Amino acid sequence: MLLSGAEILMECLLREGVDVIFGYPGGAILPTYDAMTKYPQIHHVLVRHEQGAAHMADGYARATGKVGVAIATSGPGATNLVTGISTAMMDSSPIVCITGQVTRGAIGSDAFQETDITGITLPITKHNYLVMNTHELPYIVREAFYIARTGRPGPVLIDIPKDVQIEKIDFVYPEDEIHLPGYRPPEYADERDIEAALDLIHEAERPIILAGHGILMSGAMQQLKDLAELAQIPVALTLLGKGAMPENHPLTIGMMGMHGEAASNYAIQEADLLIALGMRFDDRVTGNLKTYAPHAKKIHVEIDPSEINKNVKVNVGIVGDVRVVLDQLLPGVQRQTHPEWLNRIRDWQEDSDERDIINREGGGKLLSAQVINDLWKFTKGDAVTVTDVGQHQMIEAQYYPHQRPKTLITSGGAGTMGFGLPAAIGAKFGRPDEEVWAIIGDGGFQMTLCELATAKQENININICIVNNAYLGMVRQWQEFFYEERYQATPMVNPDFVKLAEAYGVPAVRVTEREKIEEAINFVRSVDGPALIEFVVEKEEVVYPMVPAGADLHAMIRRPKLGDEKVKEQK
Ligand SMILES: Cc1ncc(C[n+]2csc(CCOP(=O)(O)OP(=O)(O)O)c2C)c(N)n1
Repeated sequence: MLLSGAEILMECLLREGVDVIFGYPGGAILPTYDAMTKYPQIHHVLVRHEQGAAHMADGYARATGKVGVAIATSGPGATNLVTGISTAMMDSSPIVCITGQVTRGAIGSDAFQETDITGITLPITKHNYLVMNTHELPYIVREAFYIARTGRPGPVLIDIPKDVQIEKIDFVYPEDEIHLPGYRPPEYADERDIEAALDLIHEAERPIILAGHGILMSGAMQQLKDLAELAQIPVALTLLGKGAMPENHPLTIGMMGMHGEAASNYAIQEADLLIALGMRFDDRVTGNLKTYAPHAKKIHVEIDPSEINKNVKVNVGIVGDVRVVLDQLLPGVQRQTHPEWLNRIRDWQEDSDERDIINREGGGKLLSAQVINDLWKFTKGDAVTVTDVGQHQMIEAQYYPHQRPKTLITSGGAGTMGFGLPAAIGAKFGRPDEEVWAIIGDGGFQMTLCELATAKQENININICIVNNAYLGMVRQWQEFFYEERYQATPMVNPDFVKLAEAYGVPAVRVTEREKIEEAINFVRSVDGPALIEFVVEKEEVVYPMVPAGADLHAMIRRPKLGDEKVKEQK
């Protein structure tokens, strides 16, 4: 069959099961846009900025476990993808980005809209390609999807010169198995490592499981629960691991790290065994490495061998898919109990004033924790929430417990402001039957708010919740704690978010009192299409607890007792 490179690309996307692509056209990718007209099975979503396309593909991928696809033109179109690609890389999210490139003969001549996007994205992609031979295109597309979704998933970029998109060649889809020299995603663990891990588990008196994103990506939720229940081991979660274990399970002790539960952090510091599953000991999770989990032996199960012994030296490193490894491990695990250890953790949990913020008076002002807690209550804790980055993100993690996997989508490793709105759009495309809430700060919203137009054009049914504290809140918090309250470049003079949404044709409502939260939630839920609530909250809230960057994990700044906390005057 004689097909153009652009048509071959579309044929290959179809065979990969792609049904939606997020993108923005331009000269160097136009042949592919033209070919799209022959492939109505693949829905193209016109974004308003290419960063949005990458985040939408990422949100789609995280919500579905499938590969998300973004497409852009050369030069500025391609470079606008960069933040989204690095966000996906840091959180191991499988996306394929397709960019147009100037014609092969013009490469290297500083042609109009030429940029070396494979050079630029080399360190932030799992792999990338510049297609110089049209005959290689189908192989490259297959490889790209294979690399993106296997092993430790991640972003792959395919840069396609315009004349490759135009050139017609005889197309035969390559059906043979993919063999990539030097790329062999690990699967089964070495039995000796399994034995060594079992010995440590059976010896331990104060074990704790640290469950990360890998549990969700490999689908090891049942295995995790089985291990925890069988050996009565408490489970702490990373931010991206939320949903790996139901948060109402008695053995789930909650998030760890900088804004984690105090009990989880204390437990890590007193444990005699860490069982780290599909997580990477990020500095936001460990605090000071020199004093991290000082009494604990460590088992680390990871699909990416380069993560083992990278930040934390371990006694047993197991390379493999965490679901497969747990299947190997579980038959050997003896039934155990650790009543004293679990009681000690229970004591830490009870000796905490964190949660009562939900019921504290805000001096007439709305508090973010109350907004998120009420959202959890009125959505019965069952929504898919997609956050942006900042205080509201951490408050979501603390006050919206998740019972199901893949119901929290958030930029963890990169901490990319501007992620929330586009990622929520992508997530809703992936899971149209779920109720999707984007939870976003007033700062981050303004980074990608143009995607309101995309949401409107697609009439995508997402609920957007702006937590407006009129500050770059998380940075203000650091300034309050560590820069003697010098609020340099953090107060925000904001637009009228309700009018702004309405200008985009998005129904919106503003809430300033707690009593109005339920009504507002019901209002946006009743809208068929995007709708927005602006919550005007206390300006100078603080997220507790907090481990200062680089401090010991147990050296948390805790919430002051009731009466000691000043609710500050509005400025
Ligand atoms: C693209 C980007 N720029 C800067 C930062 C640094 N940063 C982290 S949190 C934050 C403040 C976020 O403010 P806002 O969106 O209003 O959310 P809040 O913290 O108030 O909930 C900033 C500036 C970032 N994470 N991402």
